[in-house]
Amino acid sequence: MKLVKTLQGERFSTPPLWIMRQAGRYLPEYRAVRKNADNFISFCLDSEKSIEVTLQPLRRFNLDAAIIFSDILMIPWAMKRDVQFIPGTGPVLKPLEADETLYLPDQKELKNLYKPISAALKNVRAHLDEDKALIGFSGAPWTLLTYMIEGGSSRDFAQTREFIFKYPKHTSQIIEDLTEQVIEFLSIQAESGVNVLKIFDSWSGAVPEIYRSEIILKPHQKIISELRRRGYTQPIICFPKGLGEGLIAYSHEVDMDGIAIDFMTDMSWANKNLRKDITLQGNLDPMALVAGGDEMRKAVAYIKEAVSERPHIFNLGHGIVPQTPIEHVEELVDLVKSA
Ligand code: 1CP
Repeated sequence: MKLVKTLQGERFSTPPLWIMRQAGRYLPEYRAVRKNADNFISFCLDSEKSIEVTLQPLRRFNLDAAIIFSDILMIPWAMKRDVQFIPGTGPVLKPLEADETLYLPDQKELKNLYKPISAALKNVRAHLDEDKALIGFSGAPWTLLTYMIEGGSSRDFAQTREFIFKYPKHTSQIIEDLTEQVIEFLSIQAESGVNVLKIFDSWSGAVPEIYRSEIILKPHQKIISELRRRGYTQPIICFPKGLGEGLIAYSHEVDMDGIAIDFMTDMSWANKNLRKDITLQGNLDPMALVAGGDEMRKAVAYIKEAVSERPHIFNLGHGIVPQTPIEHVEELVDLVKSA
């Protein structure tokens, strides 16, 4: 598997390629399945539908990996945060109050709750070509906490930031509890045959600098070291989105195999400043893919040049957006796959 080898430090003249959020609304065949699902959580827990939409992008495009169709909010769902997806609004959860006691499902309950995801993973792995990798994933503790405190998506995470400054000790405890939940979720996926694990910390850019170590670096390192202690050897990609210059300390203190670079970070800077033994993933701006054509070619050429001397996984610098023309994805795949 080219993706796994690249994460183990091998460099190929044409990098492996997959697309963040590749199973999603830009595909008509995804929208057709989605239309027949009553709500998003039951969609994620419907193994048959999940298998189908996981495989859809690989039928169309020559991608090197499938990522299981699921969501980072499955952890708050398991913690009984009353997760719902409202069309046009996005996720809505019961907001976490400072004096609330969190419900923490144990290992046995989690195995049971996540059984449909486990079943879908095993089935997808059995259907995938041998050279295609299967990626399992989880949200990171901080990003999960933002959804739990804000009660949904947010522009500036003001309530979560206020919560940290007001209750730093309590925040540390919740982050610790969430870290355990992430470890269990990833362990179940590792047991179910995934080849790579990815940790999404989509909103790590919002963590106040004085808390970065406590809220991002140490929990990520704990997740990785505990997975290794349990004997799971799959390569791990981390996505601490928006961390900027904080990526330097991150790359020294977190022992991941690959780091996903967001579209706001210069790939050439990342190549120069981040630990040399880490594989870089990314980081085409999803809007360059919407635009397509010469400007997209220019952006792709810049990335290829920036990482011409280290292992690299081609990807976007955040998720593909619904308005992306399918022909542009085809164009991108051709471009990346031609030397
Ligand atoms: O109605 C729909 O079809 C909703 C769109 C959608 C999809 C396709 C959501 C709702 N989740 C997913 C699947 C999903 N989510 C995947 C698997 C499929 C794939 O990657 O191809 C993955 C990896 C995620 C991860 C995810 N969910 C993240 C981390 C990655 C990122 O983009 O930053 C986050 C933040 C979420 C939360 C989420 N899920 C869905 C929505 C609308 C949101 C909120 C996003 C926000 O707050 O901006």
